[in-house]
Amino acid sequence: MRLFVALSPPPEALAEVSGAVGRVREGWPELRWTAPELWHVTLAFLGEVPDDKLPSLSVRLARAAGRYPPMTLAFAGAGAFPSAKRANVLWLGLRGGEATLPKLAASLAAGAHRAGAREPERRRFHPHLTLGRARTGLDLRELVDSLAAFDGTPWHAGTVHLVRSHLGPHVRYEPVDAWPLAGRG
Ligand code: 2AM
Repeated sequence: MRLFVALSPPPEALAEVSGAVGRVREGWPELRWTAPELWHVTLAFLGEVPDDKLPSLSVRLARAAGRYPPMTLAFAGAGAFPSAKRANVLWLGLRGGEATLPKLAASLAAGAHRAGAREPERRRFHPHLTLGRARTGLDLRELVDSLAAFDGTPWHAGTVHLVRSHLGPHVRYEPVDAWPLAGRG
């Protein structure tokens, strides 16, 4: 099954983002906007994992989550991958958790790999919320600029979720398991 590990921001935080995005969305029909009910912050993308690895995967992910403390995060700033001038992904950034999030993400990916998932990605972890995607690189400089001042209300991140993604015409995410961030920091 195709799996990823993510934070699920609370509905209030997502509603705030939705309000900000709603105001600019109409101007950019070339962008495939992600549905707010699918919004999440990916910590580790695991790709296809054989079903029989799930029990040991759960043990490893629970252990990794348990080593890091809960965090206060806020959506803030915007950007695009690989660049605003030729964007494939439009995102909102996060404020908070700078000391913890990259280590948590690396531990989850390493634990998953030990349980039989793919090698951890080598590129630098950049926490974000994907707002839209474009196959052809779009010039989104103006849009990124208009979202750059976004600075949302802080929210509590205390749980790590394992999610299964069902691809197809209607992408669906199915919660598989969840573990508390239980470290002392
Ligand atoms: P994204 O947030 O930047 O789009 C489920 O597909 C989640 O896993 C998405 O949020 C996606 O990141 C993330 N992800 C990371 N690497 C991926 C990859 N190689 N293929 C698909 N999704 C990936």
